[in-house]
Amino acid sequence: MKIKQRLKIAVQKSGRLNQDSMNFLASLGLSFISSGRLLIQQCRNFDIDILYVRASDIPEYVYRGIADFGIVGQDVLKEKNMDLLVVSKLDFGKCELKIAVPKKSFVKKPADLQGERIATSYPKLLRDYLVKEGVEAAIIPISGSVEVAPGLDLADAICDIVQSGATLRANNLKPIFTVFKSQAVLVESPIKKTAKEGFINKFKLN
Ligand code: PRT
Repeated sequence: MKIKQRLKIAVQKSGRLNQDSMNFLASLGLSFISSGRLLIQQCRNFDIDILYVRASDIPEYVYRGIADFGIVGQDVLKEKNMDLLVVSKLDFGKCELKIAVPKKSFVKKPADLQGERIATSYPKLLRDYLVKEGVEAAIIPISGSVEVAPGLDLADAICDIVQSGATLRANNLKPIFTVFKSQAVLVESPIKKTAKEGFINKFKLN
C-alpha cells in the first residue's frame, strides 16, 4: 500500500504574520479546524499539516525539510543568511529595516555614523550595510525594544523594523537611512519531495 506524503507548511504561531498567513492559506482553499493550542494542525480538505512555530525558527524548519514550505519575512531570511528558494512574494508583512537617530542628532549621511554605537536585532544586515557604506560603527545586538536604546544611552542610533513609524515617533527618533525592504514570502525546502511540485502547480504559486 502506498502511503500518501503529507506536506507541512510552517507559519508563525502568533505575531504580525500569523493572521495574514492563515488568510493566505484560506485564500488557496485550505480549511483548518481552528484551535489556538495545537502546534500541528491538519488541513481538513488536503493532505497538508500546518506547523505553528516562531517566525525566527521558520527558515531552520524549512532548510532542514521538517517543513516543506514556510511563510516568513525576507528580513528574517536575510538576517539568518538562509538562501531558501522563494516560491512567491505574498504582498503582506511589508516593512523596512531603517537606521534611526534621536530627532536632534547631527547624523545626516552614512559617514556620520563613523564611531557611533548602533543598537539592533539585525546585526548581520546592519554589518552588511555599514561595510557597503565604508563606515566603522559599534553594533550593539539586542533582541527587542530597540527603540529605547538611545534614550537609555545604550546607543547613539538604532537599526530596526519600521512600518507606520509610530514607534519611532513615540521614542523621539527619526528614520534616516533604509537598510533593507521586506515583505512576507512563501519559501520552499531544498529537500526534494514529489508532492511539493503538485502543491505549487495546483495552487499556481509561481
Ligand atoms: O517571536 P517570533 O519569532 O514569532 O516573531 P517576532 O515577535 O520576533 O516578530 P513579529 O511578529 O514582531 O514580526 C514578524 C515579521 O513581521 C517580521 O520579521 C517582519 O518581516 C514583519 N513586520 C512587519 C514587522 C513589522 N511589520 C513591525 N512593525 N516586524 C516588526 N515590527 C515592529 C518593529 O520591530 C518595531 O518595534 O513594530 C515596531 C514598529 O512598527 P511601527 O508601525 O510603529 O513603525
